[in-house]
Amino acid sequence: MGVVNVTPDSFSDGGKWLDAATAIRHGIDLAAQGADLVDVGGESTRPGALRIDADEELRRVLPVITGLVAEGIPVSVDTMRASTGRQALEAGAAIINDVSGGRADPAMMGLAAQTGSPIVLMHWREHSDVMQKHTAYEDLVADITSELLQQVDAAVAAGVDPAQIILDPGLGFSKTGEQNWTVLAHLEELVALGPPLLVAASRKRFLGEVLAGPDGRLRPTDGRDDATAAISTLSALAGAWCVRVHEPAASADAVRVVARLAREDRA
Ligand code: PMM
Repeated sequence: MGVVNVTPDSFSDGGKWLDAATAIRHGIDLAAQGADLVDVGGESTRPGALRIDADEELRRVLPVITGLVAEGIPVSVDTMRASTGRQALEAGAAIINDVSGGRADPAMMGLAAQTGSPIVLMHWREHSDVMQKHTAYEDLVADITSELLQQVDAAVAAGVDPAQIILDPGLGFSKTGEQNWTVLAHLEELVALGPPLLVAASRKRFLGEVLAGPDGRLRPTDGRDDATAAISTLSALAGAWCVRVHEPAASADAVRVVARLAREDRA
């Protein structure tokens, strides 16, 4: 999954694809690099971000989704709002990617149920302005698992077909850098829950920390793509279904390598 953030303020690529034509060209480029899916979002969820209104979100994402769909590119819409999700699906989006996992908008589960759309349910506790105040866990992986399963139960109770649910541990969302590594060390347990697993580590701060220079300065976001590809390899080896990345070329190669290796008999 390649990322197109149609936002002025995303931490990784904010402002680069704010104009619809540029964003569409970028999405086409991501598909050419090997992305099977392009994720289009209009609302930044970086730590501390404030929400934008629904009209502005729609104004940003809809022309881009329409343009990419016209090119025959499969698109997911990265939104926490059912109203945006509905219009995106009507414009041809194939998947709802809700970072709140249905917790931000009570109408989201109903939309997925009614339309039959696949939906990504990400582990999420609170909106971005306060999410880093909610990083207390008794047992990190057990708590993430049970909170994700609550989201699955809510979706199924609303009529969502369990076969359309995709899970995501939500790296960086109500998680410290250390906690992200613990999650990555336990991906196989999350894969074993059953639904397809999406992993989105791309360019996140915890990669900047592990790649920090001798002076302690974080590696800048545009220097984190090789580490992102390494995480894609680890995710694929753990059995993840999808990785969400800003530069798909290396990750697309990585997952092909892992897929080839998986065909070998290791006995
Ligand atoms: N992270 C971001 C945005 N959307 N979607 C899913 N499913 N999982 C994530 O972890 C996720 C997401 C924030 O990163 P960005 O600003 O680079 O897009």
